Amino acid sequence: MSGTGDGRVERGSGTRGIGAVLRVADEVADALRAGRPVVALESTLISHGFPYPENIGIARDSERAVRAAGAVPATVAMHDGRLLVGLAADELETLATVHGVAKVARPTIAAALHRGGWGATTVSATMMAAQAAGIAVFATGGIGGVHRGALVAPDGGRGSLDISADLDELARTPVVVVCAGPKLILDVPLTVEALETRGVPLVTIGADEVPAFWARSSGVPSPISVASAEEAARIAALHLGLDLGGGMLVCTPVPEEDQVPRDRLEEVIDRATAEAASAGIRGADLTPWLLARMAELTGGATVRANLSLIRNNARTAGSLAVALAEGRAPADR
Ligand code: PSU
Ligand code: MN
Repeated sequence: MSGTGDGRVERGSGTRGIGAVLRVADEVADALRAGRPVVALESTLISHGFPYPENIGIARDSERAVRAAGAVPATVAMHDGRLLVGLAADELETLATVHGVAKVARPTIAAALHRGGWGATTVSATMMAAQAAGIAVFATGGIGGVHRGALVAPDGGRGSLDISADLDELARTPVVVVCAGPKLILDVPLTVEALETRGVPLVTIGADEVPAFWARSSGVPSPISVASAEEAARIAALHLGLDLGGGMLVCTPVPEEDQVPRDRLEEVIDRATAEAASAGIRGADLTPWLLARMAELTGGATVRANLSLIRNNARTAGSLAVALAEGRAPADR
């Protein structure tokens, strides 16, 4: 990998693979070359997760939180046929304000490159870009998973089979993803089972239960629990060192003071889910629609929790990346 001095980095042969469409910012490329810790950040939460100006605020806060922990942030997005790893301040601002940003996941990455314009990367596409750039740690808000009603519809009929591409990506791409658990709009027990089936370690920091995004607990026991980001980093180093091919999910609960009580959330989720079904909202539109509706139905409480947990995840991912980089022998760098 070598920098070209204009913010681009060439990798590999340059004609095939994700490396052929990657543009890595100079600061990120320099850090990676020197073996310094880097944290990738996704961008769908910027384009589809919050309105302006909350979205640009949280994008900047996340980058600051990663820096405060001692790592270099690399926000990932797509623009005019390139996957950008590390955005300049004006690019971040454009992504947060421009209309018609595509939501890019593994199944839509080629079509989005073809279309041109701006695209925001979900967990799956961000993991792909991170791995191609050589970034081991990535922070998001909450991962996607098995939607409620995926197996059986509420009326007992056939389910939607709506299962986020995030889960299969975690099974195949060796990147450590830090989140506040599966979004509670999902079926959390089935999402945890689906991760186990796919061989993805689920490690929760500082709690025995898998956190539920806006709430600190889901009622589902965490398969693995550790005390700190440093301990999670040691397991991550072992997992990645085994070359199993897949990633690892690290969950950290939303800060106590910003969580929304789970029983209050459950009432509203039932209503939002039923409304989405009768309005025919499905596919990639469903998650953003439900997040926006939950914000309305809770008078903004879910937004406050979401902003808080994203900052917390970025900080945790920074500490994890620092510990991972310190644990690596210089010869491995
Ligand atoms: N975390 C948030 N807000 C979000 C997301 C994560 O706090 O909007 C995004 C991520 O990009 C994740 C996506 O990959 O939601 C899941 O979308 P879907 O359920 O359509 O796979
Ligand atoms: Mn889906």
